[in-house]
Amino acid sequence: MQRLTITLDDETAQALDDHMATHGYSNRSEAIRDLLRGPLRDAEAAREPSMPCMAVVSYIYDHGERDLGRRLVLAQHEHHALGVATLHTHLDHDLCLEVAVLRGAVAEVQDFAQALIRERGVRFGGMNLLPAPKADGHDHHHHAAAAGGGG
Ligand code: NI
Repeated sequence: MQRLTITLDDETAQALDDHMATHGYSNRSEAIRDLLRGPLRDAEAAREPSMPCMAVVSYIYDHGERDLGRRLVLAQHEHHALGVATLHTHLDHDLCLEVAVLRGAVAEVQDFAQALIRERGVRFGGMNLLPAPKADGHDHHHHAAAAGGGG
C-alpha cells in the first residue's frame, strides 16, 4: 500500500461525496481506487495495441442532427468486422442511446470507438475495454457432447 495525498477542487470533491453516497462507499480511498481501476486498465490495454479485446461503447445522440444517425450507421458498416452487437433505444423524439459491443485488436477497437464518440453531435460517449476471452479457453464440441448435444 502507498499513501497518496491528492488535492481536488470543491466541485470535484462534492461530486466524489455524492458518488460515494449513491454507491454506498464509506471511505474515500476505496471510492477513488474503484474509480481509477477502469481507466488504468484501459491505459494498460492501450499499451498492447495488437492484443485482442472486447469493448463496450455507449453514447447518446440526436439522430436528426446533421444526418448523424445515418453517419453512425455508415461508420459501423465500414467497421463491420469489429462489431459483435449493437443495442439501440429511442430515448425520446430526438435522442437515441446506442451501446456497441466490439471485438478485435485493441488499436482497431479504440480507433473505431473514438471515431464514434467524436462524431459531431455525439454526447456522453464512453468506452470500456475488457480483455477478450482466450480463444483456446475450452473445447466447445466436447462441451456440447457432454451436455447431450444442442450445439
Ligand atoms: Ni433511435
